[in-house]
Amino acid sequence: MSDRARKPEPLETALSHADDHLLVDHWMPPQAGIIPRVRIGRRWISVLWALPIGSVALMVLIAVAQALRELPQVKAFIAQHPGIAQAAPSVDSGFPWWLQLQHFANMFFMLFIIRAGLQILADHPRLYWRRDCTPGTDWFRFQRPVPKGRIWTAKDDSVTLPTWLGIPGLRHTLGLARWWHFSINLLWVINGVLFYGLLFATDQWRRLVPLTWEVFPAALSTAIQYASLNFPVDHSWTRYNGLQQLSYFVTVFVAAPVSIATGLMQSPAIANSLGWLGRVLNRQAMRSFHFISFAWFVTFITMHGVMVFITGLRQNTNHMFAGVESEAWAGLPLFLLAMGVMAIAWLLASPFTKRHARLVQRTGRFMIGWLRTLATRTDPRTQFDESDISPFFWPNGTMPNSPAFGALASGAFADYRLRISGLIEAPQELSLAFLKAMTKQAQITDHFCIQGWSGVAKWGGVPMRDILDLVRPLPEARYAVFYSLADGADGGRYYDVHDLANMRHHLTLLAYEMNGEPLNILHGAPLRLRCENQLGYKMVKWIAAIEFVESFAHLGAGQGGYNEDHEFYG
Ligand SMILES: Nc1nc2c(c(=O)[nH]1)N[C@H]1C(S)=C(S)[C@@H](COP(=O)(O)O)O[C@H]1N2
Ligand SMILES: [Mo]
Repeated sequence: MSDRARKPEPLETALSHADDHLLVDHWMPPQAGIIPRVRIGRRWISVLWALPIGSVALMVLIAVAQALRELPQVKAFIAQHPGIAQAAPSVDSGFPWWLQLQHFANMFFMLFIIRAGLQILADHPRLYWRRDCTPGTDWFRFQRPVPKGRIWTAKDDSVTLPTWLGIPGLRHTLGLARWWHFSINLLWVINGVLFYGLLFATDQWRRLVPLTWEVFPAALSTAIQYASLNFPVDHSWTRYNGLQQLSYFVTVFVAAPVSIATGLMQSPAIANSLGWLGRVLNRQAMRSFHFISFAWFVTFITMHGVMVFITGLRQNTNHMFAGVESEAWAGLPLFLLAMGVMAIAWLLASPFTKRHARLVQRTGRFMIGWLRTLATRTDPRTQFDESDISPFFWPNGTMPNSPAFGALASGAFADYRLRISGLIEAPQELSLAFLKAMTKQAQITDHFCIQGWSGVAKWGGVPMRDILDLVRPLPEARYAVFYSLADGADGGRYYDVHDLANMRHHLTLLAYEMNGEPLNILHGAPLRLRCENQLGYKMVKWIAAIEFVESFAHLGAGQGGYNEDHEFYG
């Protein structure tokens, strides 16, 4: 190895260390969102309207149901379909211990999943159906309209959630929230798979799976009975009534799988390698469905909780927390204990996450890092047509503001040199003209920002694999470090690390063109990275230098990138 190759990239010293705690007064200043709104046509309606409308609707519903029950036909209908489908098989094993345990685990995991999920949503507090995220095309938001006539980045758009609601509740903390969301998701999925297995290994599935069409009239009958406030007789020990069966079935066998699938489809590595399927099931539609299934869960949990209380608290808690069918008060103390554990976990989650941010990141990486590694083994190949190019592409990140950058930009980057150094045979300093003279590749791809927005653009530039051929990495080179000309939000130079396998993907590009025009400064001129199985933050803009290294532990805070160091991403 030559001495020149061993010399560290000078920008290594421009990297900053980062704290292992989340320092609240160093963090992005808070920004309040607004009451969530839903767009109907051109009007934005506050979800608070659901309260008066819902209350009135509930009263009308009760009055109508009570009136209905006076009718002889309805009486006959209810007599014929008292609530439980006659043909439904019954469960003989009551509520076994594993079911009680899994029910608690599920409830406990859901607490973290929901809160962390909301935190992630608050980083781009808008939902769309179309892939392009053009302002004004959102159908749901808890943020004001996108300001016009100024640069408004996706980070500017993020809002603060209360610490009791989000985890950890500060603005733009989705890095940490994602560790919670994904790690606990893994536990939740394991719990769910065991649950499915045990359901069908025993007779417990009979309570949940409707086997006869009679479930529909039975559900209608139970709905009328509940709504009239004259509840049907409960036989949960052996069989659920039609309404219970349908709602539990949808929750367990529809909402849960939909949540998992729509969650996975938001990953660039997965979606960009699925070809036409990834194109049809676009990321924003997946986000929207993910949110709708979340809304189902919240509605279910609320109704379920209310019903536990009002349809016989003693019996219900005896079933699910003590596994007995008796007059004793066996289940209630255990139920209260479970609620206490939940309350403590609820209170501790945000303060713990702030204090031990790096630990949360490390634990998360340990738990689900393998899944990410697996996902980035995929070959991103989904490409789009010119007609798919988004009319709007959110800008993001911290702009370069140094005089040196200003000087380069005012000279149209004629003096710009891309430095390539480290563990390579042939270090380089390449001008933009040289890069443009190399073989050019164009690709139309979907960009996935970690915050949640996406956008399709056509990128033109030099394939990274040609750069690799030019510089010839040494066998010990494992990673490529991209240094920016711009600093990150918290000071210190922006950088990111990629493994070499990713650099050889045919869609990994040093882009100098966007949508057929020279890349503008907002989007990363003179040069930005495109790496289509990664999230946006890995694609360094305003690239200053590339260094090939064996390990990145000595760079910055050693986490493999600016956002990994400072915002606990991964
Ligand atoms: N130097 C630098 N590069 C950066 C960022 C940044 O803050 N600084 N932000 C990243 C993030 S989070 C995203 S989503 C993309 C955004 O690229 P765009 O502005 O072209 O949309 O750039 C990435 N590259
Ligand atoms: Mo991003």
